[in-house]
Amino acid sequence: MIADPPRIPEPIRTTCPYCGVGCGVLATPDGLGGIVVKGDPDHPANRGRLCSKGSALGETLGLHDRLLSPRVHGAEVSWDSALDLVAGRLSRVIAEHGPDAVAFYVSGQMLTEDYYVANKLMKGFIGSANIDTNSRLCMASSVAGHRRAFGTDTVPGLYEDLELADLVVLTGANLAWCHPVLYQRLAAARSARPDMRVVVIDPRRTATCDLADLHLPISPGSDAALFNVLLAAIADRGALNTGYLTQVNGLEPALRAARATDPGLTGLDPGLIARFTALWIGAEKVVTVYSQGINQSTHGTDNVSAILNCHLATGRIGRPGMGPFSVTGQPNAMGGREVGGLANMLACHLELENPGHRAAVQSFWASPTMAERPGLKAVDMFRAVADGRIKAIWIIHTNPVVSMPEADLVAAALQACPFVVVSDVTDQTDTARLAHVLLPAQAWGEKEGTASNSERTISRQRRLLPAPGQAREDWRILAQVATRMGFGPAFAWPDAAAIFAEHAALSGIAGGLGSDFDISGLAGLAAQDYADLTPFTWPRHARRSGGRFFATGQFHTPDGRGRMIPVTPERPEPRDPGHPFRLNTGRIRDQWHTMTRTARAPRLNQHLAEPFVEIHPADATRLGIGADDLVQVGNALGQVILRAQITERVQPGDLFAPIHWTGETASAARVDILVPGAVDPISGQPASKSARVALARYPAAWHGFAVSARKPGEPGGYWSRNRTEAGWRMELAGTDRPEDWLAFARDLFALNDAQPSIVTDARRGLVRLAFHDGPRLIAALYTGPAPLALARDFLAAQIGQPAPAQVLAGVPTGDQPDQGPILCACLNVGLHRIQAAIASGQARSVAELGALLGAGTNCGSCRSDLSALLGRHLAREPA
Ligand SMILES: Nc1nc2c(c(=O)[nH]1)N[C@H]1C(S)=C(S)[C@@H](COP(=O)(O)OP(=O)(O)OC[C@H]3O[C@@H](n4cnc5c(=O)[nH]c(N)nc54)[C@H](O)[C@@H]3O)O[C@H]1N2
Ligand SMILES: Nc1nc2c(c(=O)[nH]1)N[C@H]1C(S)=C(S)[C@@H](COP(=O)(O)OP(=O)(O)OC[C@H]3O[C@@H](n4cnc5c(=O)[nH]c(N)nc54)[C@H](O)[C@@H]3O)O[C@H]1N2
Ligand code: SF4
Ligand SMILES: [Mo]
Repeated sequence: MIADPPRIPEPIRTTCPYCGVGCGVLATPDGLGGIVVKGDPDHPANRGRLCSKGSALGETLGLHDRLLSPRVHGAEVSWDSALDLVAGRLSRVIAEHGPDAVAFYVSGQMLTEDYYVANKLMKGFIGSANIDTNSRLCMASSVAGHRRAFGTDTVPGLYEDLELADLVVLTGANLAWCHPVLYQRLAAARSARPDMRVVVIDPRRTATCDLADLHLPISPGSDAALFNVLLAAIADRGALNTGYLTQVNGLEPALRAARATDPGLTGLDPGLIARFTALWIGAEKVVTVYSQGINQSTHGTDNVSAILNCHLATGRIGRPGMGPFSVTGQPNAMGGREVGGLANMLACHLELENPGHRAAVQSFWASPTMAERPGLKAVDMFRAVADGRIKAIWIIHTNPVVSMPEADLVAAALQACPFVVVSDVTDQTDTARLAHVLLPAQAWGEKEGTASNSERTISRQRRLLPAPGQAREDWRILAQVATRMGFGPAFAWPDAAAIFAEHAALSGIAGGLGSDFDISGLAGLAAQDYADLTPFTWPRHARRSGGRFFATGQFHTPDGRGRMIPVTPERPEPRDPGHPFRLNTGRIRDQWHTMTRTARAPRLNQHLAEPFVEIHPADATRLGIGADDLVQVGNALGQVILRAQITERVQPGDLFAPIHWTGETASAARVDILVPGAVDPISGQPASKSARVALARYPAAWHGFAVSARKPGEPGGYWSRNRTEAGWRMELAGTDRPEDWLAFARDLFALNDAQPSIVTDARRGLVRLAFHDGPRLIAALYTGPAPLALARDFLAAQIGQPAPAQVLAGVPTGDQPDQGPILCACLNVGLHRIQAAIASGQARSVAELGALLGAGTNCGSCRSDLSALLGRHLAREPA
């Protein structure tokens, strides 16, 4: 008898849940509860490519740390009692204090269907607009800038414009790390067309600069001045597009403001500015890409307007290879804007303050009470929680105790709030810890829905695995609360498909009112068609499908014309001698925000394992800060402790720290506790990139490193910890040296009576302890008076192994070479192997390194690091 051949499961097409590039993913269930992930070759965003985070999706799906049942004050309860409690409390607060006493704080990572339901409930049924989203911290200035210029929040271009352009300008955007697949598309286009030019504008020298012909290390906050100088030069060189300008109002005042701008504000060498303006004016096909370096500012909206002005003045918009391009951060930042996620918008790009728009939505929803005034924007919302105006808040799919400015004040506000509900996939977050009610949400891969990427392409996320425990879809939880509040008929969808169809139908009404967002071509979509939906770019209705906007004008303003806006750049604040440094903040390649998902994949923890701050060598020398020292960064709002990275990537007086570390992953590394709540007056977006801080060396009396099979505890002093393949690793330090290292270690590892092997070197002040279970290593602690030089990856890999005696030496034996820090996270290739291959002459190019070691051949995110290593080696070689 011949056995049936094993069934090969079909891959399921879905979409990556991380950045706004919105890559298509082919996920194949492995039959063991996991999935195997590949890039979808048919998805228009990525055509098969994935970055390191997308490639590691399969490793993030384990159920450790998952929230699997509803909880009230920490105790498990049934869904019925949790939902009754939430609906009852919200209704009571509304009855006693009015609808504005409740608030929802939601996220650009929710699926469109979830987001639509949250908005419908708050704006159309509770009758308040106190719903805002973390997109306020992210895209609000772009939204406001688009609406000022175009009348609607429209991203005019497509990704292929970056490939078709002759010049791509990237400002305030570290594309190599934050939109890696779009960066790869750009890099590929540039190597195919060597005439193409790339300019990067960033106060920091980022990984993206590796692709740049020109890097402008601009003074922080001065982009509006630079683009004003460009606008004046466009006019002076006769590059205004007078034909197109018949479609645009406001040239004269914008030009006057531009001519009045002092180029010195940019801090740039005049020669560099001249090269930039010459390149920009000389290339008709120019795309200006921008992101958080532009948006996150007290004048973010003006920054955006200054960029849009240059494209409007030259008519370089909406045609192949041309246009301003605001890249969205979160996977569904664009979708959130479509459903009206911001406190001043309605669904389908309609405006809350426009009575005609309001009436149309109200009649479509058959809603009893529509919000009439914009609600509180994120920073004001948490202030209203703090001062008691808001008495109940529901936080969904975001972690504001880490990501909001004034993060400690946000924590205090939630602590003081009478009723806090959090929907999350884990209870291990700084925000979830402050919830009265915790609701378990289904995660990526467990639910159905859609998301819209930076180029307006709507793609399906599909269920790959059964939902674990009692987790439910975010939209369903919202609808079940709405039903219990008495709004049942309006929230009675059987599935996500029905919500999508309703949203599409409403977009047709919006289209009739002049909205750009019209997908009414899908209004009657049946469940099966939704199941089969392939990626498409909006708009999609009877008259139009996909494509670019504004090539021939036709703006969504009352007179149909675009608007240039006069921008008067802010003068920089004088330096504050008590807080002489400017703290710039942002992202690293392999982590996603507050790390609740990416840090579950050990290989993503290897690229940059510890919270750090970049410091210019001149500042470090002046303050006596050495390589690998710990430093304190602080101001009146608080203080964090980070590892010094001394580098010329930052300018003197500037610091850069990543935003990813939380109270879960480090003792004191939530950088947003230092960011004041100063916002752009138009968009309400906080200035997250320019906190004023002081810097000093952390006076550590001892340093430590630990590896452990189980999650180590949280001792006093400094620590940061992350997951490894075999367990955990941890960095430690403190100002007071513990008297009794054995007691300290037992406490740290919760190994009360265990007897370790101990090595001490009294002369050098070193103490090392290793705990075994039988022959296997279960924990080890290394301590000394200075930062420790150890083979960290080697030690982390010894957990669970019959560890060699050398484990206490902290270095590997001959047959277990130490890889060094991992550069290529996808193929797990470490620095030492790469250096050896280069030094031996076996690899003389990035391609040869790939052929030899595999490094850089999957997602490509590390290729810039590889070429830097090669460059350094070749520079040393005799000619
Ligand atoms: N790996 C990874 N990728 C991500 C994310 C992630 O968490 N991890 N998050 C996603 C999200 S939500 C977002 S919003 C995007 C953000 O994507 P980006 O905006 O590209 O990322 P950031 O690192 O926040 O900031 C970009 C750059 O702005 C620079 N900058 C600071 N001040 C100024 C200034 O005054 N002028 C100029 N020109 N530049 C300045 C910073 O030095 C930094 O290099 O990334 C998305 N992609
Ligand atoms: N200083 C500084 N601060 C910043 C920024 C900066 O550049 N500098 N950037 C800002 C920007 S642009 C952004 S976008 C924000 C991001 O900041 P946040 O949105 O706060 O960060 P995340 O870690 O993405 O939070 C998402 C939360 O949702 C949970 N989650 C995951 N999947 C699901 C799900 O399916 N359902 C539900 N209900 N929950 C889920 C995760 O576990 C996590 O707790 O940070 C902002 N803060
Ligand atoms: S670039 Fe990376 S993180 Fe962004 S969507 Fe694509 S695979 Fe996901
Ligand atoms: Mo973002």
